[in-house]
Amino acid sequence: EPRVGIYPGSFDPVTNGHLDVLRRACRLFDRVVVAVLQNPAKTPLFTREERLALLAESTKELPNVSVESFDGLLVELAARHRACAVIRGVRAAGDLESELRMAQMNRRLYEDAVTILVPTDPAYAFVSSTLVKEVALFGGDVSGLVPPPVARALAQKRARREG
Ligand code: COD
Repeated sequence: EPRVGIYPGSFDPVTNGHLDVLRRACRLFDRVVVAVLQNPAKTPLFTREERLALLAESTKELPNVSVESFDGLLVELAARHRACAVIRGVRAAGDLESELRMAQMNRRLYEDAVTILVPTDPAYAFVSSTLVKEVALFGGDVSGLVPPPVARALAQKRARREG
């Protein structure tokens, strides 16, 4: 049976930090499914379709990665894919608290859900989708922190807002 990993998130938008974790996780699995949460609590800047397209473009050189969106419980998606692991990135100690709670809740909901926490590249430890959006929408330079298609999409969002 192929070993499938699920990499869930809001990815609003995907950053180079997310991609670093994904690249490293790819080598551990036959297939990695990037799972984009359809309805995050906060209203996303990028629509589901935009987030999916940006992820697809940013991961096209990774042969064993697919991208899809999901709604509802992550463990249900994991069960549907017969996944052996959920992958999450940890930037700093602060991330651990909520990641552990989520991992333990997911384990309670679905015994087979083993969460793998991947320490992120320290070069991207300060990068979050939230900060990247804020800086980009005020005209700051985010190149090097996000893949080029995301930098372009952020510039377009800014232009439309300033419109
Ligand atoms: N470098 C490396 N990794 C990073 C960086 C960075 N700079 N920034 C973020 N990451 C990591 C995060 O730690 C995370 O592992 C991953 O990238 C995705 O991050 P986000 O911010 O896009 O995703 P989140 O945290 O909003 O995702 C939350 C989920 C969608 C996983 C969660 O809400 C969920 O599972 N929802 C479905 C409903 C459910 O099952 N709820 C019960 C959960 S116990």
